[in-house]
Amino acid sequence: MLEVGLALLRNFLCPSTKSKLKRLESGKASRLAKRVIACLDVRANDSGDLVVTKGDQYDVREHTDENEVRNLGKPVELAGQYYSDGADEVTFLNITGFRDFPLGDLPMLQVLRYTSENVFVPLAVGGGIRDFTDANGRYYSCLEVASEYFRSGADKISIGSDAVYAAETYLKTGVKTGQSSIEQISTVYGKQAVVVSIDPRRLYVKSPEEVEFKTVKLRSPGPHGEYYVWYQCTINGGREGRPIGAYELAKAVEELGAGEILLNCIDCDGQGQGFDIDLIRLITDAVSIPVIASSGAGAVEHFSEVFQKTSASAALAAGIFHRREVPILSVKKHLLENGIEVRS
Ligand code: 1PR
Repeated sequence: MLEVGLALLRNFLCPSTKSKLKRLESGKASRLAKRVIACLDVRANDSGDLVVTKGDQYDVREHTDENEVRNLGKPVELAGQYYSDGADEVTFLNITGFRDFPLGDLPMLQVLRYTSENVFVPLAVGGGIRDFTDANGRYYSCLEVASEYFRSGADKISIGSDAVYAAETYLKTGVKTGQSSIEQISTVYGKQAVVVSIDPRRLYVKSPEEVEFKTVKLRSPGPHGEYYVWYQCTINGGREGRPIGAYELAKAVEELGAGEILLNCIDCDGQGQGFDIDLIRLITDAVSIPVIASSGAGAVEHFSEVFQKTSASAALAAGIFHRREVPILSVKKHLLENGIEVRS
């Protein structure tokens, strides 16, 4: 600091020292710090209370006779906890949003309102962002749904199923109609406010010619000796596979105006075995918008691995934070020890 100040003074008194000043200014280019995100999958349990839940490969029910929804805590409390633990962002996913109209889901809006009173990092919320006609025939546009989320405290909204339909239509027609949820919301609120959440699952093939979607060569053969895998996009919480790959979807939604991608992987979700590095590389290489790596974090080393092996901008985890297995601060400490810049 003192050196820079003296150089400035010298430059003022004696302009010939300008080149020296230039050298002082040209330090190491700064990089964006990597973000650590806590994700809360939220849904009503069987008694109608909104709870944070977490599944294994998207199955959020206990395997007991009662088969109840796993309850890992209260959304507002947990979000507050993660904020004080050092989360750089908090994401709420209303995981039954595809079938329950979110504006009818007032508790979810309340959760956002209460959370935003005490949580001062970006809040993202997803689930059910699409056009909708209610039982009385009243039509709500996706923009109205998103606006309600923003008014309730969200900084970003995340679109899952509807983004898949939008990408399919765009790839078929090559036309940007301006009518898709991605286009409408990013036009009004800006790209930075629109995240597309992808829920891909692995489908193994013997050769890339078997499918029209981008495949990845496997390092070890698949379950039936296959050498390639493609990542099929799903909708409605993984219930339905669609004829589009994660690679094709990512490129299409970037063109439509998405500002960020939340990249899940159904196979890795809740497994604690690490992120799907091949998938994350496939998508980070395909787009220039930030990609959040998600699904599979089980230890601090998984976070350093994903940042060292891919250019993901952020890593998101759910289960390890909810079960208090790994605190967010230990993740950040580990990243710093490994030379990976994080926000303090
Ligand atoms: O399709 O626009 O209504 O959005 C629904 C949203 O809900 C999507 O973003 C979709 O990912 C999410 N969702 C739907 N069903 C489930 C489910 O689990 N049954 N959750 C679900 C997806 C995945 C991650 C999870 C990570 C990290 N959750 O968000 O938090 O996999 O988990 P881990 O660290 O424990 O491995 P729409």
